[in-house]
Amino acid sequence: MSGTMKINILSLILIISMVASVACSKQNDTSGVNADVEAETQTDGKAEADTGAESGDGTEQTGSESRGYTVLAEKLLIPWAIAFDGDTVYISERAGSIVKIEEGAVTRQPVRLKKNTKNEGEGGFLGFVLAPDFAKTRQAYAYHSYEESASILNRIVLLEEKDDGWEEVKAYIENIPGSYIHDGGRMAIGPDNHLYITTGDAGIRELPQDRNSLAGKILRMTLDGKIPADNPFPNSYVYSYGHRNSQGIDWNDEGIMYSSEHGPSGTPGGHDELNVIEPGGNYGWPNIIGDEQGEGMTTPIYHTGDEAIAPSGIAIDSENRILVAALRGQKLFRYDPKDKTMEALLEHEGRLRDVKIHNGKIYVITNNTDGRGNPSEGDDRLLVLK
Ligand SMILES: [Ca+2]
Repeated sequence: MSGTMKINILSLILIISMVASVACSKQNDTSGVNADVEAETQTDGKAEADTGAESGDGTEQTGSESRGYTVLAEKLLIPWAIAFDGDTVYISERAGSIVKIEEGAVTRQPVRLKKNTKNEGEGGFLGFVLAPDFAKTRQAYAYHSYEESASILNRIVLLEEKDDGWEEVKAYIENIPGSYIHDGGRMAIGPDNHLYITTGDAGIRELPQDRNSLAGKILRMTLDGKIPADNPFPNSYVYSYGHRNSQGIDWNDEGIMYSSEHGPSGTPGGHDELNVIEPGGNYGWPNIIGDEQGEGMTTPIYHTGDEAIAPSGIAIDSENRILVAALRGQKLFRYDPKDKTMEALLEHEGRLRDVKIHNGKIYVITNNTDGRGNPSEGDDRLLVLK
């Protein structure tokens, strides 16, 4: 028996009817109360206890309403990143597996790493992106937390898909500071064919402003793991700094790079950000938040004020609008930089972790099994918007 396991063969695409009533809201609106966080306490940098604030609201999640999406896969376990190879979809899961969805068949693939994934708090097997030459090499990049000498750290590895799962080929970067909270973890390949990786501040406020630390940064490396000669700081993977915890990056069709970022919890809280990322830029954490100014520091193009949405994955559409998957906000938002408007495209599905646009369609994964949500029977699910 191979190491892979057929977990589910979905009755292909479950078309959700557009007729049913909208009476049953999947989750109560929790905005403004009960701080559920991808966050730290701002004052002491210690992990904030999971209050379970979004669980136990008692609202039944039927999932059968007219939501305007189809379900491509369900019963995913804390899914984190979506990747595509043609029509085949791969999804990383935080405990350390990859789910492959191919012609309606959903297979959970084990990942054999040289250091075990530490799946705790906000850490685990997070970022995942296929190599541009995946069709030939079957290789991919991943970012995962691990434990060494009683410390939680993160590493960036090259993987290869085999018949019975994935295997680590090599590690590119290790010892990225990690923690129960703020592990960053989003990876994307830019229009320059380089690999970009977000890291969190690991709950240590001093690290984002320290350019010698890999924490609280966006890193940039070549596809073979080297420091690009044109990186902004000599001999450094650091591309931008002063980040608290970014979990989303993408580029528009003019090559402008955007990121999402979690603002502080505590008082003041909220102030989740969208930023335009420039090489060498300092995005201010922990010195400034919101519209505050700091010498040599860049303010966000958008922030949420006192409200927290906990933005994770982002994707930019053909009209250069930014789609934002929100955890605490429990919506798929769309921000238009032209007229500076933010609107909700999808709601009532609980926490959302990642969004991708592929062949003109919007794919989004829920994240109600991550310990901070209220999973319904099919959760977590991969949804394709109509
Ligand atoms: Ca900032």
